[in-house]
Amino acid sequence: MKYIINTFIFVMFSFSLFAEDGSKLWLRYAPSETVYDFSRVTIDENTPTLEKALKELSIASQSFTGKDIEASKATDNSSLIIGTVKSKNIASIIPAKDFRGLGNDGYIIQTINKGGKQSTVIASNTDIGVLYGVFHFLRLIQTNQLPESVNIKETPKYDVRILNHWDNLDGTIERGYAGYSLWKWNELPNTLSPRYEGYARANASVGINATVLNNVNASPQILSKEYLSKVKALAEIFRPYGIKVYLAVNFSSPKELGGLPDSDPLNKEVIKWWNDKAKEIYSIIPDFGGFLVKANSEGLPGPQDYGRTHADGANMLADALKPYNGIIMWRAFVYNPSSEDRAKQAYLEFMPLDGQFRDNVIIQIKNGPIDFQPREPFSPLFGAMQKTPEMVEFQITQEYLGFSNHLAYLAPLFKETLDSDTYSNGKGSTVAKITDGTLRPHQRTAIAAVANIGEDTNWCGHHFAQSNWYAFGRLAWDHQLTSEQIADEWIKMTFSKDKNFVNPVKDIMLASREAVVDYMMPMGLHHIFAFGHHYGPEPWGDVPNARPDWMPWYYHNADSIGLGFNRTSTGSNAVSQYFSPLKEIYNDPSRCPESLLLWFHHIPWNYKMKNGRSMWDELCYKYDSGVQQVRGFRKTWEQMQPYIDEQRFSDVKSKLEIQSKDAVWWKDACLLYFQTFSKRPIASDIELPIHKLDDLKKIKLDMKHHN
Ligand code: GCW
Repeated sequence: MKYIINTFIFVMFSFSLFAEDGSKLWLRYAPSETVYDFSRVTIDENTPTLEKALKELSIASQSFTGKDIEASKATDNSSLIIGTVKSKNIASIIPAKDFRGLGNDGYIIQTINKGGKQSTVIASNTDIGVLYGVFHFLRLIQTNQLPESVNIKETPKYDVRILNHWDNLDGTIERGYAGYSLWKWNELPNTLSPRYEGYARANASVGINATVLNNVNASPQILSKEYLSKVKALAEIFRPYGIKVYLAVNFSSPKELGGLPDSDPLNKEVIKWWNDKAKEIYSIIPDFGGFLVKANSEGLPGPQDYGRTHADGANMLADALKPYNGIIMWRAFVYNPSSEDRAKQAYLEFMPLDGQFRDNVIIQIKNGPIDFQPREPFSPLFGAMQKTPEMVEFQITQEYLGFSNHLAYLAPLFKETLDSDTYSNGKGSTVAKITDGTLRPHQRTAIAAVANIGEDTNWCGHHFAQSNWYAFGRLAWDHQLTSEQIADEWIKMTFSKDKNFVNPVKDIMLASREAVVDYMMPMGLHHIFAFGHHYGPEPWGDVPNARPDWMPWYYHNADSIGLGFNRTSTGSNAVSQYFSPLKEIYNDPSRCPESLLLWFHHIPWNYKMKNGRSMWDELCYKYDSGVQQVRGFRKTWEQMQPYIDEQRFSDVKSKLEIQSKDAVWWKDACLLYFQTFSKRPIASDIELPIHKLDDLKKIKLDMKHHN
């Protein structure tokens, strides 16, 4: 019997050592031969957040070396001293002036020598800052970046670093590809899944400090007493991790939930309803963050239903939250089926309102003017609204980039937008500098992204999709980090530090987004995916009686002459919404970046590209290059087997097989379809299509969605 038990324990032990299902994300704290000993911790304060910091150190220390930490109040003999500006120990080591400029979230990590003994200090103005410092310290250890002597001072670039969950109250997730929602609304507030804390911890580890729990296509029910008590339960779990809860609200809530005759923002009863609701929310959740609003967009209600403006609507809500320091994130994602180019509409609607918003309103703008395509130019609204705080909304969930089947590392996409120069305040007015307060100080700066998290064991569906959650957090903290640095950190913590693994995998990640652009929508093509679910190609798409601005032909404009959307001064003139010299650059096909050529121009099939090829040939080569790159990723991945666990190796392997097939599908569909207009042969030295256009047109995936 004893023997059997021992064997059983042994099997369990080895299973837990070697089975890797991705549930630990980048917080695996893999055992390591060379680990800085931080087991003797000094701490003379006690808050729930500092307890989490200690817990994290304990988990990490045990995992690295098998040894738990010992915490004590005295500094003697300690290897790590942590605390806030209020701590006596910290005050005796770090002068008060060093805390200036750290804000709420910043931290110091410093090596000190006391009586010939070296220790590390992690200090901050607040306990949350200490927690961030601890996570950073552990990151440095795990990525072999902790030098003999450290002296680090970090502060985040944005105040609010927020995830937007498009989670519905019935447990489904709009555009979610990692299973059902993490939030078990029907179990809350009584049953609390352990994943709630896991979620908060993972976010805190990358500096994310806010979350919108529910879909922007919001149900009024979220503001009911019943749901607010569920929200409160989540907020309490998140609080020690520094995460504030926000809610997406339906503009018609006073009518739908409150039973008022309308939801007109100038109606006194409506104003009172929102004021009362704000009071109720803050009495339950005192640190509630605020509201996110999608109004008069894709059929949702809004102030325009009553002849009012976005400013009227946003200000009414802003006034309701103002006494409690809450903010309104008002989305600029608006467009209607009209004769005006969709790419221009948000700008046309919001520019006249510049200067009319309350100071606790931030306009939340998607990175591009259309909708999270694999590549878009930045939205011309960035920088244009000179008197209104603006924030970027990215999409981490891969609605248009192959769901959770395709490996697409998105840091390069995020950075492309953040680093784009808008020229709004002269050269160097990047989207990052406009939104982070550098060029325009705002009361509060923010950055958002639509989450890719669900209840799948590995949280994100694809193991590599975790890197996009990670990258968003890291860039929201510091948008000057490079995509490469972030990938490097993530790979080392998530998989392995072996350079034979790190380097090739990093190459895959860094090339992956451009590969997706190449096999889906190269050269500025956009919105040519399948109707409804948005998975796979459908450049021919034409649904009878559907809105033209949801149809691929509206965007690609293929005809016998050429391809692309003429947004120049001879076309929709969307270029005019950009500052000089960008508008002139985009207006001129010879100066427009070729990566955006078909976004701004209708280009003849025989147009000569910079490399001498015709536009048609270049299109063929681009699609082919996308396919070849994914084939390369597969080959490289095959070599990675010795370095990581079997489960994650084979999970990624099978996803790459799907991606590789999908890439061919995209290439064949787009080239064969566009060929019906170009009437030119497919470039002879690329892989020829293996499908027939008619067969591809018959593919109908069984996935439901509204547009
Ligand atoms: O990208 C589109 C999506 C919709 C989404 C909308 C939005 C939440 O297809 O599913 O709705 O954008 O951002 O509001």
